[in-house]
Parts: sequence; C-alpha cells; structure tokens
Amino acid sequence: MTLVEINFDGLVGPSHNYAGLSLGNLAATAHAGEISYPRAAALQGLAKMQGNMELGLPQGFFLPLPRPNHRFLTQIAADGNTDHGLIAAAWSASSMWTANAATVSPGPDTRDGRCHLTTANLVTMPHRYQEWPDTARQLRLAFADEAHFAVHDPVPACFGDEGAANHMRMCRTHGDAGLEIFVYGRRGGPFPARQHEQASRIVARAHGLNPDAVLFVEQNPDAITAGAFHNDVVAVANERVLFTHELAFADPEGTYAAIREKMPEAEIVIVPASAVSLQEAIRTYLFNAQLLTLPTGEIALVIPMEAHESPTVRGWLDNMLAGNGPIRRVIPVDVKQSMANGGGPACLRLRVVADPQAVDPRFLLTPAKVQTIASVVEEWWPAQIDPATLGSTTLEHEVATARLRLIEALDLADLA
Ligand code: SUG
Repeated sequence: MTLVEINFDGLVGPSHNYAGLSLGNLAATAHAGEISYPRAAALQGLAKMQGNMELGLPQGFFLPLPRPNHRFLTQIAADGNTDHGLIAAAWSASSMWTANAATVSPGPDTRDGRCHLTTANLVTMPHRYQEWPDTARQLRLAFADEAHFAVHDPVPACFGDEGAANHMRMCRTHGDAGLEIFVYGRRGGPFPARQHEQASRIVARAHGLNPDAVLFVEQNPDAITAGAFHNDVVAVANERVLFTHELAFADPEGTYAAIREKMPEAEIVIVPASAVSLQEAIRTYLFNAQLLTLPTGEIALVIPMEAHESPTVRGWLDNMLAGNGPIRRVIPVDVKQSMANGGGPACLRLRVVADPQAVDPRFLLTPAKVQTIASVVEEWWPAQIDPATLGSTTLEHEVATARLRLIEALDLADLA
C-alpha cells in the first residue's frame, strides 16, 4: 500500500457569486455586490489542478453541492419577505473551499490505522453551515472503503469547526506518523473566532490520535482582527516544513518550541512583519499557498498571483529562493475569482494522505477528465452572475442544469 498526499480540489460551482456573506473575510466583504464570473472561476480552478497534476502529483476533486439549497430554504421558512442575504446563502458556491470540508488524520497517525475524516460543521456562517450534510454524503462516497477510511459526522454544533483550514500536519514523509497541530481562535476583535478549541480536541479524540503527537495552539487574536479568519491565511505546513507569518500564533515562540520538542527535524520558515506586514500577507494570501513535495523531493510553494504581483512579497520570496532554505520553488497561479471571495490556492483543496487505489476513482482527476470537465463548464456554467439576481427561476434552472450535466459527464448520479 502506497500512501501519498492527494489534493482534492472543490470544482467551482455554477452559482459562484459575490454576496458578501462572510464577516471577517475582508476580500469577500470588499467584493460584495460585484458581478462574478462562474465559468472563468471554474476554469481557473481546473487549471490549478491540471498544473499540479502535470507536476506529477495525484489530484482529486469534489463536485459542487446542489444550489440553491432547497433543504436550507425550507429550514429557514423562506418566503417573499425573507432577507436577500439569507436567500443568497442558499445559493452560495462556498463548498468550493474544500479546506473547510473536513479535518483529515491520515492512517499512520490514528489508533486503528485508518484515515479519519470529520466533516466540518461550519456553524459560524449560515451559508457555510448548510454545507455539511451534502459534504458528508460526498465524502462517504469518495472514501467508502471502510478498511481504509472512517468518515465522521460533525462535532456538536455548539463548537465551531471549520476543518483542515485550522489543522496542520508535520511529518518526515507523508506516509510516516506525523505531528498534528490544531489551531483555534479565542478572540478576534470585531470578528468571530470560527474554530473553537473544544471542536479541535473532539476531532483529535474521535480520530484516535496519539496525545503525544498532537498540539493545540491558539491563533493570534490580532491575526483574526486583521482578516485571518482561518489559520491557513497565515501559516501552512508540509512534511518537516512550517511556513508561517511571525504574527500567526498567540504565543509564537512557545509554539515553535513545542513543535521542535516533538519534531526536532522541523524547519520553521518565519516571515517577519518587518518584511511583509500582516495586512500585506492577508491581502496577497502569501500563506494561503499549497506547500507541496514534488516527485523529485523538492518542496514547492504554489502561491496566488496576487502574492506574485506584490513587490514586497515578491522581494521576500526572491530572497528566500536565493538562500538555501527548504522551499526551493515558487509557482504562481491565477485563482482571482476565488480570491475575490477570500479563497486562495490552499482554501481550494483538501489534503488526504491515502492509497489512491482505495479512493473511488470517479473522484480522481485524469488528463481526459480535465477535458470533460472543461467542456461541460464551457458549455453550461453561467458566464456571469449579478448577486441581485440570486433567487430568480431562470438562474435556478441554469445553475441546476449545469450541475446535472457535470454529474452525468462524470458518472456521479449518486450525487444528483
Ligand atoms: O468561509 N468565503 C469563504 C472563504 C473560505 C476560505 N477558506 C480557507 N481559508 N480555508 C469563507 O469565508 C464568501 C462567500 C460570500 O461572501 O458570498 C465565503 O464564504
């Protein structure tokens, strides 16, 4: 059995829009009310997946969830007088950010040797809370093989859980036992702390993690206040490398020391605020990057174009590459449509360490499937959406038909 890291990206749904629903997510709030381009958004996401696949990395995907979500509209007793923001919630394509779909503990870390996934409850925001039942259904299909996987329902809704976006794993190689680092928020000025400590602790217990190979770390409240609504906006880890902003954690020195104690070979790459301010890091999503081990063993950072285009960030990265640190390559990608809603390259993927043979092959990307998905998107995805039109029956027909065409093309009628 070969355990490898598979990145499962969320295909951007046909209802992708800018409704401005996420308080504390500065990009989403800034773009509220603008016209979105779902077709371009989906093609950008697909190009990112294709790029990573062409680097020789296994790539998976998840389908967009059914929108508008009639189950949610019924639950909120929507009628003609319902607030437009709540109606818009039922149309949100937010499941594209699969880093929030679940928290994943690979088999080498767990008591029973299976890969455990806990579906995130996403209770803090209504448009995200509606995701989990359909997400759990999709996870149970993709990871149906119970000899290898255990998919859990969410933790109780009194504890906010936003999944892998607040979870980092460090290890020698992906297939070795790792150190799992759970980052929670306590305070965040005017913004909610979306990941609760107790949710993280429940997930760690439910996954059967070794208590000696787990850390619980508080996120810096100033980072939340500055717009880092998830830890993955200010830090990312891969194998022995942690790439972090100096202001990511409430107690940075204590956090680094605890990591080094448990994993002496850890390499911590810290970007000081004097080089890149927290504001610039959050504006450009430098840390919302995919930190990947290429088949050559080289570690690469897949960053959003916004980071590449920032002279400050670019200057820091160029210096880093000129030195002899562990990150040897920087690859910029254009995911601007997702970025305008506060979702960078890292938000768009869920990392699962597993044997690809154990995964339902319908969720694994191939060059042929890239073509299939691209042609469905080009033919059926709306070119643009004005969020004021969410709720219209014409748009509903367009969005539902588009998703159905994709389901047919990918032989995933189980998710219809
Ligand atoms: O939950 N944006 C998402 C972005 C999620 C990013 N994920 C990670 N950091 N892993 C969110 O805030 C915007 C939707 C809107 O406003 O219409 C939104 O939900």
